[in-house]
Parts: sequence; C-alpha cells; structure tokens
Amino acid sequence: MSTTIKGPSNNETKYDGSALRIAIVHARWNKVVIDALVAGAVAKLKEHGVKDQNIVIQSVPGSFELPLACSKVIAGSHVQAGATATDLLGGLSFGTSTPTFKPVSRSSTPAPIVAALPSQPFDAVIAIGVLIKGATMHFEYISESVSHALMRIQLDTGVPVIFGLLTALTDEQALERAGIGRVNKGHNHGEDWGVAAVEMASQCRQWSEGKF
Ligand code: RBF
Repeated sequence: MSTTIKGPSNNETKYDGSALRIAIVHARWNKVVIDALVAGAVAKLKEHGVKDQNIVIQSVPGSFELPLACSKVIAGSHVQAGATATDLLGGLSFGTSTPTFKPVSRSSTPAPIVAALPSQPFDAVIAIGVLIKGATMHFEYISESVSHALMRIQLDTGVPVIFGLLTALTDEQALERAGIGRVNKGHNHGEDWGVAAVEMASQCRQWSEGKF
C-alpha cells in the first residue's frame, strides 16, 4: 500500500491533445536529469495524442534564462501564426525538424519555395529546469525569481506555463524526481508536466469560449 498522500491525483477526464501545439523550453544545466524530464514530458504529450510536429523543443543555458525564453517563444508563435509563409521565409522557425508541408510541382518549372509554417500559436509551454542547491545563494535567488517570473508570464499572456522547475537539495533528490534515482528510482515528474500541459491547454481553450 502507498505510504504517501503526495502528488497529483488521476483526473477522470482524459484530454485529447491531437489539436494542440505545445512548446517545451528547457535549461541545459544538470543535463542527465533534464534529459529524463524532457523525455518524460514528451512521452506523455504523445500518449495524449499531441502530434510530433506540434511539439517544439527549445533550450537555454540555465534556469535563469527560462522566463524570457518562454515569453519570447509564446510571442513568436503568435507572429508565426499570423504571418504568411512568404513573409517568414528566412524568418522565425521554431524547432520542428520535419516540415509539415511539402510543395508539389505540377510543371517542369521548379516549385516556389514555401515555408512550412504552423498556423497555430502554442496552447501551452512547459518550462523545465533543474536547480541543485550548492554552497552559494544562487539556488535561492534563481528559484525564487524564476518561479515568480513564470507565473507572471502565464497570467500576462493567458497561455499556461507548466512549472517544471525542480529545486532539489541534493543530486540524488534531483535524480529521483526524474525517475532515475540511484537508490530509489523515484517518479519522473516530467510525465506529470506533459499531462498537465494537455489538460491546461484543453481547459483554457474551453474556458476562453465560455464552455464549462
Ligand atoms: N542553472 C540551472 O539551471 N541550475 C543550477 O543548478 C544552476 N546553478 C548555478 C550556480 C551558480 C553559482 C551560477 C553562477 C549559475 C547557476 N546556474 C544554474 C545558471 C543560471 O541559471 C544562468 O544560466 C547563468 O547564471 C547565466 O545567466
């Protein structure tokens, strides 16, 4: 029997992510843990039907850079969605490695170059960083300021920003929270963030349309 009351409860409703576009913005500090968390989040997004081409992954040096990056990525996706393909040739391009649109040539003249542009802004952003407490005060300053800034971004933009900032006191704690602990394997919190992104993105769409 489980001895803990912690953690998210299962939601009865299963949300369909097939029409959603989601960004993951992650820091590169503490990479082993980050990689596991990002993989967990992506696995759950896909399990909920989010299409490969609608999952965009961007990285930044460290957690301190996450808020600005999330803010820019949200704004940039609105620009992408509002622009025509030719406007953006050589312009904005967020992460998808495989183009979703291939021009078809009906004559011997070469087909015009058409940019593969998603027409949809991000429905949610998952911000992932791993802070491990060290000997200086950086842990406190970064965790506090990044948490507040991520909250501000989601309230200012109306786009859910999923809080994927691990603040661990030891290496082992961080590893356990990514499901790769050396003593106790632990649970991969990235999976919860993927699920939360689909739920919040779906619900926010409904709420914006006055549907409850
Ligand atoms: N970034 C992280 O994502 N996780 C950390 O644990 C972390 N620890 C840091 C400790 C120190 C002493 C410094 C100077 C930076 C640290 N950073 C960490 C990087 C920080 O988030 C940021 O990328 C850099 O300070 C550049 O703005």
